[in-house]
Amino acid sequence: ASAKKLAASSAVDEHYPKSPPKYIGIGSGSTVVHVVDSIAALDPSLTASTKFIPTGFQSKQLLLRHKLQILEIDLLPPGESISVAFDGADEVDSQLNCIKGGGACQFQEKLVAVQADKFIVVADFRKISKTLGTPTTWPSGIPVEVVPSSYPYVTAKLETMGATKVVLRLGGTAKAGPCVTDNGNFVLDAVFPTLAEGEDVVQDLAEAIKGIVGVVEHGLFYGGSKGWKGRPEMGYFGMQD
Ligand code: DER
Repeated sequence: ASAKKLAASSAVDEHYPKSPPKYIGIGSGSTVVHVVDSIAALDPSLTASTKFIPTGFQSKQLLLRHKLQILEIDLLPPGESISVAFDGADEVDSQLNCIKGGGACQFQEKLVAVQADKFIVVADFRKISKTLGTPTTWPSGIPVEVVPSSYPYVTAKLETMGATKVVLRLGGTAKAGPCVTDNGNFVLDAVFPTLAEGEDVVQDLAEAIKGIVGVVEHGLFYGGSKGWKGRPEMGYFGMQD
């Protein structure tokens, strides 16, 4: 937790705006807990007038616990953008391509990220991987959120696209049957043997997955010049080994 905590506090020190922002995005997962702790510890003049936009139930509860003002993403006024969205990741390569979705919130996270001027991914050294999606570093592959009735069809399509393993994410001991996202959908975890470094490969795969009927969103967030919003400002904080 200390690596996460240190990465989170340095990300907030570096990227939380120096004058009070109107909107800040808050992602999901355990590292983001430390991000919100750091934000809550800032001078109140920097947070009191800010509306924080959650990316799911856990993110919302986190903000409520710190008594920070919440705004649902669909209430962001037209033409407004989020100054900075802070989030975690499950894997990051050297070009800031990420696999996200370990918490099954990747749709809301991407919806907030694409409306942010800056997207800061906070990930400790354990998330750095040379090649995204290799089964050794990421046992369950790329999380793909799908409309429940489409999961058999999407599974087959992912396999024809080269996925060597596609698993319907189950609720585990907490729930009989599949994990259901905040949006009422299922998650397929698709292992693609090797996503060579480089945004073209990642981008091509991301676009191919998104093109399958039934796919709502996937956990490939690619940065670099051709990033999913063509913005290179994906920051990355991690502790070197
Ligand atoms: O689902 C996600 O992408 C989350 O950001 C999450 O998986 C990040 O992982 P963490 O809990 O190790 O921060």
